[in-house]
Amino acid sequence: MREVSDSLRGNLTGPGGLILSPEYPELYPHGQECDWTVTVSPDHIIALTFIQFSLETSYDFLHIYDGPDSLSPLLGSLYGNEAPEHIESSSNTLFLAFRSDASLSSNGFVLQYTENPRESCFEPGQVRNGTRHGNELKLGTMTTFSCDSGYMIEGDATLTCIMGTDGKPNWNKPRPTCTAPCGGQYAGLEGAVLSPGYPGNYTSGKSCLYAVIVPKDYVVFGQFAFFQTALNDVVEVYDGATEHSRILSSLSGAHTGEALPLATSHQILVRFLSRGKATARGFHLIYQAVPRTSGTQCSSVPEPRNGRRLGSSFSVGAVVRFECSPGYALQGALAIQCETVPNALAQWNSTVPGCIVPCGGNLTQRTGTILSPGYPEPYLNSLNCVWKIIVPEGSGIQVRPRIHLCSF
Ligand SMILES: [Ca+2]
Repeated sequence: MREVSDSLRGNLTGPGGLILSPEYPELYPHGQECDWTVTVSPDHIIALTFIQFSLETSYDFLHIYDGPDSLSPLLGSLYGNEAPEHIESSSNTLFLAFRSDASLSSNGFVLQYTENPRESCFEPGQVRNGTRHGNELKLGTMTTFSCDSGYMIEGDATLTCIMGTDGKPNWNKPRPTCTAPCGGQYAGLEGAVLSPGYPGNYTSGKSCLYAVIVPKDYVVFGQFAFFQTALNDVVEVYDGATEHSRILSSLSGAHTGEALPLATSHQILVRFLSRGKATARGFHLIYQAVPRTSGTQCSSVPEPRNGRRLGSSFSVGAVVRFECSPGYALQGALAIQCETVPNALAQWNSTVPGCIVPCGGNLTQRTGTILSPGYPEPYLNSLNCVWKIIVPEGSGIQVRPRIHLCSF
């Protein structure tokens, strides 16, 4: 069992620290009388920041005095949930007195104190999804904020510590924020594209276009570091500048970690549509410029329809083979190879073949499938196809139609 003293006294010295209500983050006990004296280096003042503050309204309180004891001038008398962002002392000591009565409690408080040179601004804090550059707080100094890749800064990036109208130094502007926008232009050798409001949930009814342009000698490679959309919401990626370009990928649902096929050009267009009522976190696409000159890569090769691709290396020298599903035949090259082209891009030595249903042919395997031309699409009129089935002598031939049943 832990003993709870009804009267706590704390002497805090040193350049900074935290002051917590008793038993924080639990509810503070009833009947508390806690006093703190904060003392920092001579010639400095104390900046007190309120990180969390919640007391019972009207009955429990925190009094803050501008000096070593409760006879010093009262700087703040705080009840309920009302607390300023900061309080600043005029000397190097502060006295804090917390009292709770016999009933009703709350979560209490977390206060941070720092020693500041006289004539300096408050610690401006950090921004979410961004970085602060510069730690100087003195009058006349500047501090600058920048956002992580994919985020846009809202507000002014640079704050200056100036003398306020109240005779105290203060930052001349509010701290900026970093937010993920709905669409925009993205350039450079690498970067990030984020769904609006990321990492928070996007809102429904959004239509966002993101244009990614890397230097001309490169192509765009992209991968979703995170991907989660609601059922009716879709992310489409186009291999070019417009929605009329070839589609690289169309995704909905959960696809974290999925890579996009390599683009053939130096720009891609990402379109995000949120249509349903449900929302999700959205996506975090990382893009990278991949050199497309010799010694590197050919364009990515998709799986053929009604068949599959064997081999997934698209670099110079790599050979990719193709195989069709039963009943289909390859039309075009069986295999293609990525080759260097002097002073140009690496290229495949042939075009990607297709898998088609042949009209007729000689079948010599022991078992096989015969599909009508164009299957599963309707066949064309006026076709006359002949299949010759040859099996070893002495064997019979059995034809078994495979019927696709539908249930409604
Ligand atoms: Ca109370």
